Amino acid sequence: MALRPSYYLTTAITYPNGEPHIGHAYEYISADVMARFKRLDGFDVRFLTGTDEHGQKVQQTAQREGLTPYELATRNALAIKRVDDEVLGVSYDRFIRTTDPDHYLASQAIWRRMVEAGDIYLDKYAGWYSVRDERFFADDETEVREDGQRYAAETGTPVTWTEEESYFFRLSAYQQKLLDLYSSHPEFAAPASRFNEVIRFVESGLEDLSISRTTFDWGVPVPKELTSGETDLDHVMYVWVDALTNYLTGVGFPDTDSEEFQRRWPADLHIIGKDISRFHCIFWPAFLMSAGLELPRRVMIHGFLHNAGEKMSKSVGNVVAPAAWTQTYGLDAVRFFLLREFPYGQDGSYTHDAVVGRKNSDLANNLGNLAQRSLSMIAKNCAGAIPEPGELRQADTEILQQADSLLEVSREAYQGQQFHRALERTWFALGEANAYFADQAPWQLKKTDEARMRTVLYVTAEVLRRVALLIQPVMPGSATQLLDALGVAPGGDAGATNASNTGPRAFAAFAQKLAPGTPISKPQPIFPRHE
Ligand code: ME8
Repeated sequence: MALRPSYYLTTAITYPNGEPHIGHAYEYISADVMARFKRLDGFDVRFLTGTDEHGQKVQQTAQREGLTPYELATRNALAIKRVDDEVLGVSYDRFIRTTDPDHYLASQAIWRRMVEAGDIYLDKYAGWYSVRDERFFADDETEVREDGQRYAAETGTPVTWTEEESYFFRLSAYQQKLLDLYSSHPEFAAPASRFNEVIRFVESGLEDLSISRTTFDWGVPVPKELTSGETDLDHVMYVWVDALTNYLTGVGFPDTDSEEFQRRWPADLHIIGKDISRFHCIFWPAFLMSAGLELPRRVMIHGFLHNAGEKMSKSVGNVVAPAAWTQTYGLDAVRFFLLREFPYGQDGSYTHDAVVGRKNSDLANNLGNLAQRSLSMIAKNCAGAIPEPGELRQADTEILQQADSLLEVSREAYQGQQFHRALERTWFALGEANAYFADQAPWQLKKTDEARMRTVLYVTAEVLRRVALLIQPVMPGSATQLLDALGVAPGGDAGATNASNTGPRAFAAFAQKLAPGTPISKPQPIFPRHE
């Protein structure tokens, strides 16, 4: 059997200096939806997520809490993993921690390659550093505010003056190579507005980057044998050097000859938030070019999630824990809301009313009611089995074609991570299906033309089957329930029944049809209203 094509995607790795909030959940869920879509569409997916445990930020939080950095990181990494596993249903393949032993080896190996390329040299760093952003700032990127403190102008975080011996990466040597990458691969990063910001930044000139620290020690050590004796100090890697390298560790680097690495690298997709686009679109490809490794195919930059238009912050007290939401609205409604409400790539905002609105109108009314009404009629009037359709009329073929086109529409939308577009088009088709059901009025046909009633119910069930297949990545639980109710067997063999069989159905099933005579299960409300 031919090997299924590989698809390797990643999320950013979270700093484990606190509990994850709904903004982090937004990223995990969107990556999960992408991973599930690709799996159902026949790809052999590898999905990496995890925690970014080194650096001053984690070290300082640990100090405040009276823990070692590793103790703090472990406690919070487990909390994040629990949210993935138990709250959000994230189907990752590996939860990487940058304190994992294989990650130290990978980080030291990429460092060695950059040394061998002649891109690393020793100097002294003098400038501003924001611990909260784990990022260096030039003088003109900072400002003194009313309180007399100095802040990074772009991110608004406090900066402190830092002067220390440091290794530098010759980022300046990569300006033209990066610009060439951007022009030859316009799909390298998206959305265009954020990609353009990156391009303009690179065009304005790049300075070499400080990539090691000597004034604290919570990081991956730079091996002494790679420092050719010119320093007596102990250097640890700048946290972003090791953090970005996690994407390589996750597929077996430094063993570049391994089957895993050969098959998986380069990554197909890095999903990240808008605050870290420079690290992923500038530093990361430059490191990889220096190390002689292939570049990721795409960086998708999502926007930020705000609470009723306001930035979430601990001091404002408007930070939402993922579990609070899933308990209130249900996991699938939360997943649906986050991907449907605003375009992926743009900032978005949530309010209780907005989530309830989506849940009640899109899920309970448009999808839930149609499923409930048609399945109840089939249960009652067709002996509880998918009816035999008669000859199809124009209205029937039109709605079936609409539903049919959704697979290609969704594929194209997912290719560019335009999740909202796939859902928008699916719900447009559902709107048409509701209109069809109302126009055809099978409850009246029951009295006048039972054969026609059976055709209408068959067509409606068939539209629902296609919709249910395609919404599995977004709402795995409810979509499975709906497919179970329709008697669609796992693995895509629509028609065969086995009540105990339940689970994901591959998109290969799209081309099939419901088999008349297949028993349906007793209709249960799958998309309840929010009361
Ligand atoms: O940046 N809405 O970690 P992090 C949407 N360790 N996304 C948000 C968000 C919000 N309100 N707040 C944060 C780091 N994010 C680094 C990454 S990758 C090699 C290293 C996103 O814990 C943020 O943009 O600060 C990032 O993609 C992810 O959550 C982790 O953020």
